[in-house]
Amino acid sequence: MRDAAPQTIFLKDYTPFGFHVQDVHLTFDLAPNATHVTARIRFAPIKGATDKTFFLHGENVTLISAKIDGEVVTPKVTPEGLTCDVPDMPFTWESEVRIDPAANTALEGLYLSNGMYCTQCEAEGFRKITYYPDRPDVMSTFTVRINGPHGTLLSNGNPVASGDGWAEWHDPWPKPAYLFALVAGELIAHRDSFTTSEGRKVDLALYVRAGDEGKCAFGMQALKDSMKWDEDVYGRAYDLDVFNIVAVDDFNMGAMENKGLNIFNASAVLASPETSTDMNFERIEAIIAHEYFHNWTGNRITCRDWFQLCLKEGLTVFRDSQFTADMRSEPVKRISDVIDLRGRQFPEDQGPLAHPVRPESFQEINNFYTATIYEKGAEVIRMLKTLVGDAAYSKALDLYFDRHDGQACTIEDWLAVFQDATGRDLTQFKRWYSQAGTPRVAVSEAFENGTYTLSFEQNTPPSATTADPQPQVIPVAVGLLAVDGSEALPTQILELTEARQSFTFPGLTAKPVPSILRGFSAPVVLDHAADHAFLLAHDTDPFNRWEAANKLARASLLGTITKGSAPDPAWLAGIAQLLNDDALDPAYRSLMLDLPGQSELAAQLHRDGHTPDPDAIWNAVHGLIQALSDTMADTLPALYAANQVSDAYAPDAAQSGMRALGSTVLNLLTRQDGGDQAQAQYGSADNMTLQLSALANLIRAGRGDAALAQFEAQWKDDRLVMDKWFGLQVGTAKPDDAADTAKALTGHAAFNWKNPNRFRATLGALAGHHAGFHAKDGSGYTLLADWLIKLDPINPQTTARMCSAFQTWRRYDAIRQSMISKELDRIAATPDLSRDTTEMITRIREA
Ligand code: B3K
Ligand code: ZN
Repeated sequence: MRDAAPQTIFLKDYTPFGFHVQDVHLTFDLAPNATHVTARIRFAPIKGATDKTFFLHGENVTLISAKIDGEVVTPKVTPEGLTCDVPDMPFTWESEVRIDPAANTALEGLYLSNGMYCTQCEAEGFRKITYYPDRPDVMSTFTVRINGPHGTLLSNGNPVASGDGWAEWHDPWPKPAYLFALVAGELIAHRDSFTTSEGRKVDLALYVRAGDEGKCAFGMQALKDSMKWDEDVYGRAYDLDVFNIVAVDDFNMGAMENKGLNIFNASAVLASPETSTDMNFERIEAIIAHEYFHNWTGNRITCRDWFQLCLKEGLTVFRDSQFTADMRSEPVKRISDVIDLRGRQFPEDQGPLAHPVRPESFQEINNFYTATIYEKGAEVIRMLKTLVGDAAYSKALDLYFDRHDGQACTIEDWLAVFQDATGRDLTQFKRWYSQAGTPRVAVSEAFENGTYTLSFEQNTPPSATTADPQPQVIPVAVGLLAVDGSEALPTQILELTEARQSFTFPGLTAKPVPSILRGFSAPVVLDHAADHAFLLAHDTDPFNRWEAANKLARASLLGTITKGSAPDPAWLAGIAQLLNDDALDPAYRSLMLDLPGQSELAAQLHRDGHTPDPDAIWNAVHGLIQALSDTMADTLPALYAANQVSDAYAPDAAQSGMRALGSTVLNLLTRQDGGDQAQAQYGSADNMTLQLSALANLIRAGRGDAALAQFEAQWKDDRLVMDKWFGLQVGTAKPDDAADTAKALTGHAAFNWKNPNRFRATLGALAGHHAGFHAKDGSGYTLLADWLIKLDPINPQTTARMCSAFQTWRRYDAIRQSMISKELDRIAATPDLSRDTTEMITRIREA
């Protein structure tokens, strides 16, 4: 059945459900095409409720029978749900429905993945399982009976009883339906246990398919580390007797925090040195932590409605970033997060899809699991912590957990906790939640009679949802350096609240060099003609030192693109020196070569009034790396050798930092030796990090064919590794070849387009290849549009998400704009286009 006509839902229209749900009993009789779900739910009308309609959501479910207090009733059924006359006193609702998991390719609700039953209910998937008030503010305890195939049968909470082909679970913690989960299939458990600070012994299990047993140990350790960290840092202990994680091959996103039963995309949990890169290990550790942390921030305290999504997601991203910083390196994590923010959130905030961290309307909530809600949502909390200080932040969080445990909350509740705990008025700060757009902050300096003055001007460009942005509270961390490089004034936080504001620093003997926005203290674009070469050499703030390198590189690239100028010698010399500075963490050094993204450069060119030319950007970036390679030619072999790990492989920060630097150096070295070292590394690699970086360099050097064939033969049976094989070929293709490469790969026997990981590995890599996607002949646009049109009826969620590749279209020249516009029209004109994709294309086109 196709989606009903799109309807816009507004935050201002929120009305509570008119009934309490006292408890829920579900029985599943599993069968691939005809699963029967029997529900027994006790409802109680809420006295004085404004809306007394008894409406239960239900989509793609066939009602077999319905009873109220044992009497058969005939509800009025529509494609969205049912309404029924009910008594004005507590009653028991019983229903039986039939659903078809085997036909569920959208991967929302109950579906089959390689013979295994599994569920995904957030945001609104539970209504595809049975009739229910499927809204996050309706919380209840659940008891679940599964009658199914032999094998593993799992649901939320604690196990009650089980036998051959059946199992019963009870979750004592009231929860919204979006946290419901069920898994059934032939699975193998990797077990461990954890004793909480409250003395509860928790049985832990990671369930995987046969063959994946060897990829569980790292995820399990990450889980135990997360459990301990949440106790130590937030005072939050786990609250059930079991914690289960299941790995699934077909999944629309990374993972899902269902109470006591987290379900993971296999790519976000399975790891081994041979098959996973260091980056995979770090991502897995972070996602396991993220989902685990949701147990308190999301599950025990949930969202009143989906407009409040950032309440759980922003906070949980912030918590997982703190965890990663603690487990690994704080500056490296901060820099990586900012790279990610600029790469994914800034384009969203500065384009047609811009929306506030708390949106005020939507058509399809799945389209709002965005970088703005997650990553900018986390930045907002980070700013809050900076403004109130660490101790007050802890106090506020304690109050949040005390006051709101077991509730479905709003951003108002969240901010009230900070106001009450600190006495601070957050009225203006709240604009971070209601205004879209990235603020721009311009800085100017003056020095007179020993007094130094910094003047700031903030300005947020209007966007689709915020016509007239008002000044926001922007914490700007500033330090002053003396001309000899010593620190004249350690970091302090300046609070910008006005459109224009100045701060003075008296008693200085000479004009200092300012280091502004240390640690990237606010998610803004800073316009400041700073002495970046000086800061690159002397800044004591590791983030700003990196930022100085990044800004120098950016200026150099923009000079090349717009004026044809040669690479900046200051950047070349500064980086050459830093890369060889053994006193610095190798991971940090390797980030110095993380140049501004090509799409980001296009955005900057557009802001500066130029029309970005993707080929020119590509050439400039490659020219700059080549120039650095030439500058450093003599030192590269020794630097490469110094960053080879001789110990047994471990995915820890120290070793992965060395491998990251080693691979950065290999990239430079390949430009000197034509790939000889890469060939040697490919031949001797005993882990995926080294194998993959060698392969990438061989391809770039034009001698990758044999290694690609070898790689395919070696890994053809490992889906996750083959995703890398697909993605790498597109990602490393020359701009003019990228679309052809992707197209050829879609014809490969292993291109299973219904698997979201494989689809994203191939077409997502094309969308992420700036010059390739924007190739002059439009082939990138056409190929992506063809595949989105094909995927939409099968999997609207993944299709809609990938439409965002087109969100920056207005930046480019008239010819490219008209080619993209045609593709957008073609997608929009597709008969029966899903609500998800319709909303995305409409928003992108209306820019
Ligand atoms: N809460 C889930 C995301 C659900 C996405 C639904 N389209 C994973 C997470 O953020 O932890
Ligand atoms: Zn989350």
